[in-house]
Amino acid sequence: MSSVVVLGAQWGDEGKGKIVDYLAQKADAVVRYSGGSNAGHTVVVNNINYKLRLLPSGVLFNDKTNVLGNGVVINPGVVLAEIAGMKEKGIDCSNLVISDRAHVVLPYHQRLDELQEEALGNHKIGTTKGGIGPCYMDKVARVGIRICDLMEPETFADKLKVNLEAKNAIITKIYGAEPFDYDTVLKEYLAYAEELRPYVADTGVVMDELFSAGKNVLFEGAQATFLDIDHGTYPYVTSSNPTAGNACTGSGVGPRFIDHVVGVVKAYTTRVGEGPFITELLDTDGPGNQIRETGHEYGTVTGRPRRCGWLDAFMLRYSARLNSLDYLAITRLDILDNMPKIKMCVGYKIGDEVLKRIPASLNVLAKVEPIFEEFDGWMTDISGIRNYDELPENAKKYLAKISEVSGVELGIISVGPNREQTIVLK
Ligand code: 2SA
Ligand code: GDP
Ligand code: MG
Repeated sequence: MSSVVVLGAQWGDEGKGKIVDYLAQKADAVVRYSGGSNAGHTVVVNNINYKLRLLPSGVLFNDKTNVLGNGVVINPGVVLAEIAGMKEKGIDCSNLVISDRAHVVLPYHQRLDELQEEALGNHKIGTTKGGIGPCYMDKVARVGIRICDLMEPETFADKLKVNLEAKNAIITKIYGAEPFDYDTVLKEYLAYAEELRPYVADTGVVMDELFSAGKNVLFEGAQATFLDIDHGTYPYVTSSNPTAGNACTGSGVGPRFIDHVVGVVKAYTTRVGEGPFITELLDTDGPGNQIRETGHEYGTVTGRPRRCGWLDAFMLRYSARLNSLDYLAITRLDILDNMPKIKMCVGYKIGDEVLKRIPASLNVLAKVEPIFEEFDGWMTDISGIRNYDELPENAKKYLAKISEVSGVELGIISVGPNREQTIVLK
């Protein structure tokens, strides 16, 4: 298996948690390299639903190293609550390591996220309001507070003072909202610091030790390719790089250590938040609604209804190129079991012009129409199937088309949320 990056090839919630958990059975370590508590990765083991936000999906195995890399932004309260929740379920998180270079999400980040969204009005991004964007803003502006700073009480106290003054000025003068009290935040975070201390390490060194010992390492992507700050549907994106290249930068390893990249693809498309969605179904009693209700397509953390649409296989081609995808893990095929007709977008057009690429300009993208192909559904329950050959012919035709249009081989087909509801082709 060696080292494998598992990432979302669409707009998130493809089932990365499920696929990482499945592949983690043969891995020694699971590494998060981007995003923060905005992620909601669901893993179902023995019919127990685990909703993970910051913890890597490998925590469900007590024997794997779980790394939160330097590219992740850490909300201490969230990660500590997750650890406590896991302990209650008998899951020991002692193999968790948190990068001393990761940035810390503070209460003013969360407040600014809310205030910025409110101020944007109709142009809002539709963020998870977890302070992720403002935290990455501080990182890039070089005023951020890192986990290593939090580990030094005096350094933290100084940096917090400077930051809080600047942020309180924005919060009060620009937004007319209530300021934060320095002593309250300081006390809260110094308490977190002591709880976090046992987990903090130079995770670049941990990665080096894993690779030197020939261990199998899984990189767990969060958010997805089209939410990437560089390659996604900007500005309707997250503030980090979920794409494969950042598995290296966000964890502190060189590109030669990556052996394979797996793109996780939902058998249809969903998106939460605002922004373009070429294959979106806007009906309230048609296939879009059927997908949302059959698939319980609501945000894992926020509970927001997800926008639903047909599979955009043209997007996947782009995703394959950006991430060097070796194979696809198609999830939630079972959600389409009762669809008499299924459509797939195999290309984009504007008027009569067939596009060769996805336009960067949102104005141009707004003129794009999907080129659909229609498939007959299989109208049968596939959730018990464990062997590719036993899938209905219509399901195989649909899957073959995904592979053809994306230009990527199929590796895994998932037919249910449980670990064992998995068909492996490679
Ligand atoms: P943010 O909060 O700054 O990262 O939001 C920016 C955009 O990124 C989208 N985003 C997500 N999209 C899907 N799923 C996400 N995780 C949770 C889940 C979300 C939830 O698994 O369901 O619980 O609602 C996630 N995180 C960020 C977001 O919708 C914005 O479009
Ligand atoms: P992630 O953010 O990519 O990890 O995905 P989420 O956990 O936010 O959403 C995916 C949802 O689909 C979760 O509830 C999973 O348990 C579930 N899931 C994953 N694979 C399958 C599958 O093949 N079939 C069904 N029915 N559910 C699945
Ligand atoms: Mg999710």
